[in-house]
Amino acid sequence: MNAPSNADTPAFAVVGRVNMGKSAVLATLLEIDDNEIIRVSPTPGETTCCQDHRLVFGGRECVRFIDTPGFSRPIEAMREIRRMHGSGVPGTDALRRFVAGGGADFTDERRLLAPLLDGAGVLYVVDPAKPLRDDFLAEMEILRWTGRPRLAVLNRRGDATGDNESDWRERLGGAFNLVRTFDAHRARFGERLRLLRALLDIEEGHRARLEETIRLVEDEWAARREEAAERIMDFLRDALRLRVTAATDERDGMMPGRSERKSRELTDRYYRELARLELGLLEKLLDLHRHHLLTAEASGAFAGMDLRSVETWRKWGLTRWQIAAVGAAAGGAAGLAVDAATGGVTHGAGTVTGTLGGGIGTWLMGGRLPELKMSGPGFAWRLGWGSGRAIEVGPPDNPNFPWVLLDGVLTRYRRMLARSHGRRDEETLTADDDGFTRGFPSERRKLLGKWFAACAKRKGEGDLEPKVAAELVATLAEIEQTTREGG
Ligand SMILES: Nc1nc2c(ncn2[C@@H]2O[C@H](COP(=O)(O)OP(=O)(O)OP(=O)(O)O)[C@@H](O)[C@H]2O)c(=O)[nH]1
Ligand SMILES: [Mg+2]
Repeated sequence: MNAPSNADTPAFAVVGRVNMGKSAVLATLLEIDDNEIIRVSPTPGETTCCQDHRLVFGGRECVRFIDTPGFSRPIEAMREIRRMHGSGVPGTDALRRFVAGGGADFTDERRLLAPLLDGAGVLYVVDPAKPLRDDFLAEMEILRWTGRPRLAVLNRRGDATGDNESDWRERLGGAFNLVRTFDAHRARFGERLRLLRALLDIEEGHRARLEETIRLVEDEWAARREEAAERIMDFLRDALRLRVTAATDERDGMMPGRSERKSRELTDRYYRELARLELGLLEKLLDLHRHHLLTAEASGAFAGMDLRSVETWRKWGLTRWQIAAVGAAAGGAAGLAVDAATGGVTHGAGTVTGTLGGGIGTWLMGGRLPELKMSGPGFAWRLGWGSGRAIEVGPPDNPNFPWVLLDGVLTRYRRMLARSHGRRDEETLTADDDGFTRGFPSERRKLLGKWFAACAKRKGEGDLEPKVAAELVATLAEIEQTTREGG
């Protein structure tokens, strides 16, 4: 596996004591959550051979990382290398002899040193909560003898900085070119980028190549953000236009219980369809961010985003005043759901309104629960499928509907960004309580409000889309920022 270093491609070996989180650091850095590719495990000695992981853009290898087995007997190895070298400070000659077989009893140490002798830089991972003992000092000493550029990574586990961290910093500061912290279970894009930049700082010889790599990583991330924005727009457009219909017959009109049951079934179907659309979006976003262990709820229930729950309508979406302002800007768009559901045709007295829940709580817009508008029996469906009669359920008749949908998606997007690929536990994507739309600048709210109305009416939305896309891209970038700082 340990291919010789291509002179053009910077290579870094991830080294350190067994079970320090070397593989986890690499997995997070490269966004690999697959244990078949990078094995991360509580069992010490999990990585037994060197394994190459290449960062490739456009078919070209930009950086190579080598995951290595950990040091297992560093003090004895240090003595052996010294013995083989004789007096003075051992250099690469002694290390080469050690790796070539002189140190037969030190399989792990020989394996991890080999890539360094082939020209790889050192990415030394330590757990700063551990006391700094002699065996760690021996590791640092051996790494110093390689003469390779060295970056030390304090893989902090959790918030505690621990009493030992200052000892580590002091020692590492003397033996390494640079020391950085990186929490393999929490690092986000920003921290990953900082770690890559640190490699650039220690590896002068490959500066141009590493700078180009960082540019490519940033470009790729920007492209991902654009793709996510586009997908979110597709979802919102589809959701605002979603209709479900059911054929009706004469008996529906005669039997009140029967028509009520039918509308309830149709309402359920509407929400199932909406959930399906939403799940489709979340799966695309998870895929875009290379998550396999973090999954979206596939039950068809609205995990954390039950549009039937009063709570959902309180925590997400705009405030009453914001809705009013957006409504004015969008030319009376507050009634968009009604218009859309009836296709611009006013059904008047025949309109049946399906009320959900009942008597619970107060909704921002004057004590109403979200309602679904239905064009009732006795009205041909507006697309006029045949001559049959049909009832149709469309988007909830509540101007906050698109904003609630958007907040539901954005809060889960934030969760996706916060999940690191070095973890190996499975997690279901949940939504947070606080949304984003209320904090939008008013211009953004106005623009989105107009676009929502245009989508629902199927008129004029295309003209607004370049601007809407730009605003959503900006929104996602802001979420990245808050996710990075806020944890
Ligand atoms: N909480 C927390 N746990 C971590 C972190 N990094 C690694 N771990 C855990 O520590 C254990 C060891 O992680 P690995 O990445 O497999 O360690 P390693 O150094 O590659 O181990 P070997 O290959 O056996 O030498 C795993 O159970 C990880 O989940 C971290 O940043 N935070
Ligand atoms: Mg490992």
